[in-house]
Amino acid sequence: MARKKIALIGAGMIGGTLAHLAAKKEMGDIVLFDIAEGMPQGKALDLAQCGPIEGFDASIKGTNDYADIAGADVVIVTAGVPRKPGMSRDDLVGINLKVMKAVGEGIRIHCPDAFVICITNPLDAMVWALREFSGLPHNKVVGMAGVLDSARFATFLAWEFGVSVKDVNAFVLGGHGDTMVPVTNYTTVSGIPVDDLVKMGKSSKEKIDEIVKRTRAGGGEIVGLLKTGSAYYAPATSAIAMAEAYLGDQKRILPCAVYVEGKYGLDGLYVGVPTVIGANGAEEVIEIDLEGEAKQNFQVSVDAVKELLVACKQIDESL
Ligand code: TXD
Repeated sequence: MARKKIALIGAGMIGGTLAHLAAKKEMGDIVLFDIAEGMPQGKALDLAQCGPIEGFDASIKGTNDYADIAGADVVIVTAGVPRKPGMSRDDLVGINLKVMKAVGEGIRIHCPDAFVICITNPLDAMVWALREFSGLPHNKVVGMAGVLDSARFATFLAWEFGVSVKDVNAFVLGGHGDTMVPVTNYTTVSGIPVDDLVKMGKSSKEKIDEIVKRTRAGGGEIVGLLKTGSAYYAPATSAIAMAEAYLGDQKRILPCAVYVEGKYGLDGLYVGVPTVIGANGAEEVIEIDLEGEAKQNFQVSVDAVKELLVACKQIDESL
């Protein structure tokens, strides 16, 4: 069987980490694309030289030419400009929309059968734009945010309860941004809902509220500390999990930014919901019952995504 081909568009901090992880896991041959000349080639050479030490077989090619992504099975897009301290994800919209146009066209021409995972911020708007510009079916273009946001939530909860992160199954819905919705009654530690653990006295409502707040601001906390960019290890790890679910037809239920039509009262919007990922890409959106605060928060999140899309569509007309 021929090796799979993974194209990484954007060879920056996340792109380089993605290449390293994909090579270590021998997911396939890797093409690292960037507009910066020399940089993807340099990173590819450096990474290839990990091969003899790690013992992986993967070709890693750095390029500035879209023709090299031809026939890719998976494309992971991080191209664009990351947040600087004090900048919101939405400030990035104008710059990154233009980038999505170029990337979308590259995918449409060279690998229209690929499964595309968008990471570039502002995520829910950029995944919409990438789908528009690439012309791929909606089930083949998804956004990575929920896996990362859930991992952040799970990390903080594991610290709070003093348990292994392996036993925490965290659930986050909505847009990627300050309006994301960590849902505590669907978040469990070995099957026990967090709300029940609070009732048992293992934590307090105040502490869980603090953790929800910290999760929502999880990206900004790291931007503030790094000062020169945004998080990259956990974002890359999250996208790799999504790519593996697709390549291995794993039917994992992962929170992804997917096109939701007819569920959650939506009539066609990219937003973060639990999604079955398998060989057909985003195969099914799982609709859960939202009540009370979670329902209201989800609506706020949906409205924020819609607002961002209006801005995007206005800019798009002038591109
Ligand atoms: O949860 C999530 N979705 C995210 C998103 C979590 C963390 C970071 N998130 C966003 O990912 C972040 O706000 C950025 O929009 C992307 C990429 O973050 P990264 O940290 O990898 O940014 P870098 O290091 O600046 O890399 C971006 C690369 C850089 O090398 C540029 O030269 C390149 O993108 N770039 C392009 N490549 C190809 N084509 C075009 N047009 C282009 N423009 C810039």
